[in-house]
Amino acid sequence: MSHMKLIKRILSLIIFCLFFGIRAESKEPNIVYIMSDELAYYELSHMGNSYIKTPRIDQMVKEGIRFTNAYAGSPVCAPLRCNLMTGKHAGHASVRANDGGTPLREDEITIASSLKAGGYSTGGFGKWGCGGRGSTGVPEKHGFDVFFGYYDQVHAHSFYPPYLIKNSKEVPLEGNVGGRSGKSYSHYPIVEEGLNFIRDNKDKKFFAYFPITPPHGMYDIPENDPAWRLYKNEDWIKDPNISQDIKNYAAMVSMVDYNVGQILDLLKELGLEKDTVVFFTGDNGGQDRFRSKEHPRGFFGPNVNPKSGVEYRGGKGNLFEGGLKIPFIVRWPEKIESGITSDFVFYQPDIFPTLAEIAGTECPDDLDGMSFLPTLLGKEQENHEFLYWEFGNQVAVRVDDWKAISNRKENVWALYDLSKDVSEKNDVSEDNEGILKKLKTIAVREHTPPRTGNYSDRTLHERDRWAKWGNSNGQPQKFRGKVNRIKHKNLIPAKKMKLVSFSSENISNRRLAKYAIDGDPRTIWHTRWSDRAVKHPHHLLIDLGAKYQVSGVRYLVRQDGGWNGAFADVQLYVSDDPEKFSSEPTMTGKFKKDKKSQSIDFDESKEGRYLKIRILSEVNGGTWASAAEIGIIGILSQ
Ligand SMILES: [Ca+2]
Ligand SMILES: [Ca+2]
Repeated sequence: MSHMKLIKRILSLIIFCLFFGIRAESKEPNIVYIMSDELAYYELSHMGNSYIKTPRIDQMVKEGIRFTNAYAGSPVCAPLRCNLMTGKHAGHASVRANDGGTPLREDEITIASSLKAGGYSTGGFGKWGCGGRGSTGVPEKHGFDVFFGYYDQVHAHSFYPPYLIKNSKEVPLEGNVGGRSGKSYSHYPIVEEGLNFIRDNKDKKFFAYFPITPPHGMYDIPENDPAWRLYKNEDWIKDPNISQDIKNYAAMVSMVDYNVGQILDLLKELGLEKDTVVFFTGDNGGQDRFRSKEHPRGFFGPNVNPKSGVEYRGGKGNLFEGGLKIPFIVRWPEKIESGITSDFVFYQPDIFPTLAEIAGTECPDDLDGMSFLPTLLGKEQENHEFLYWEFGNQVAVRVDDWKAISNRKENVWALYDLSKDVSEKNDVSEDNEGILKKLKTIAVREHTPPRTGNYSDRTLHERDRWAKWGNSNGQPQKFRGKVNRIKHKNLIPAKKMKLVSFSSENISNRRLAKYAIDGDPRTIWHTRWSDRAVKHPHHLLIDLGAKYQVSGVRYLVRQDGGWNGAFADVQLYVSDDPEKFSSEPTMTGKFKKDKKSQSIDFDESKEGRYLKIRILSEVNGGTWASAAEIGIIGILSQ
């Protein structure tokens, strides 16, 4: 080998080593994104909450950056998951309804599809909410190698469903029939699957998305969960006057804290601490749960600063600060300075471009979000020109410290100066017409009609929603509290009556039409609201089993807390032929907002075997009809 050749060889070897050396050095980091469902801004112990204990998250705050102005993209579960995954704000997002069934479109690019294209292994563990089984929105069509947990939000209400879902396939959970108790607590296998995903991908780069469901209700946690250890010396936990749901809620938050610890410990064990950016956050703003006279803003004060007493107005479901403010913490050792707080204003649509920049992957040009990686790294950061929200008829815009908020129905705008008025108490629109005008212009410009995905078949999606209560042939959903009953000596027995037809029923939560006449005030009929709501007029057609002299109708509204569907105006028809009813009703009447049995008595009795009840309006002006029981008063014809 000539001298020159040898030098060339050595040089190329050096270049080769440098190249691979640099590549190894500059491997993009792993990303872990933990999002707790419903966990509120002030429900963490480092924020001063005096009940809830979150030692691992508090430690994470000391090791990373905490944000004081992180916002949800929408104030409820499904829409915000779409904002997060697609980088679109609520005026451009495909999923805007919170019905749990609206899917992403097939053509939508998500964080996961971007990262996957960039060579990441992608896993999701928890609640998806951007499209049920059989739809264009399922996670495995949107970049996830694996997604394990719940696709549908109603399914996710139970921690004891008969099965979970992995890439659209059912994974049975032993000993469960839905509802609030069972043998397999669903959250454990979900977290376990996520930890295993991290282990399996330790030598690759990975994106582990943990949209975990606690502390969202139902408020169930096993008695032997390690989280309880933190509370064993707490007097309030022993107080029999405090409900178990409240205690469970605190323990569920601490369980989330424990999970954060498990993930961080695993990263350390695998030597991945410095190579992994870990996000911890909530999903929407806090709900004032467990309200009482003593705790008017909820037992844990999710929207009340425990140190200063300053409140955020509103909560989950609306666009005041209470509905949108979320906890947000990021840890990335040696990259993010430890123990810092940032008041940078951002929202969930910014997560996609931020993660894409961290991962060095492509994201679409038309995103509403922008990367805040510079802030994470302590660099110069440009601010949002504006933030935009909408949900139902509500709309809000923030520019600098100005926030304008309106309801499209009333079209009355309020303007708040958040630099002085974080509680949004003082409407300053009159003194700042120019500013309000500017924000209103943004609101009009940013709203476009939603273009959703679709379903090829809804059967499995409906099955998943039913699974909250067990398998698809299970029992009706029953109200457990005290109930009123219909009493009358001439009440036609429920056993004799049969339903001939009805306008609609809501299958997903088993509010079936037959429950209006089953003689059980704990079961409910509700007209269809999931997937596509059906409007008035609603009706039930009842076969009385024989000819009666019908003299009146009794009505029992649903006996739980809700008034949705309580009848107002009704028309009653009696006939001998289920196909033929006179054009004029036998009787008309109006019911009130009253949980007791209500009556409409006929001026004179009318003979017939069939009774049709037509419902024209609802006590709250809504579009539904519901009933715990309908009773019919009559004497058997001779
Ligand atoms: Ca939520
Ligand atoms: Ca009933």
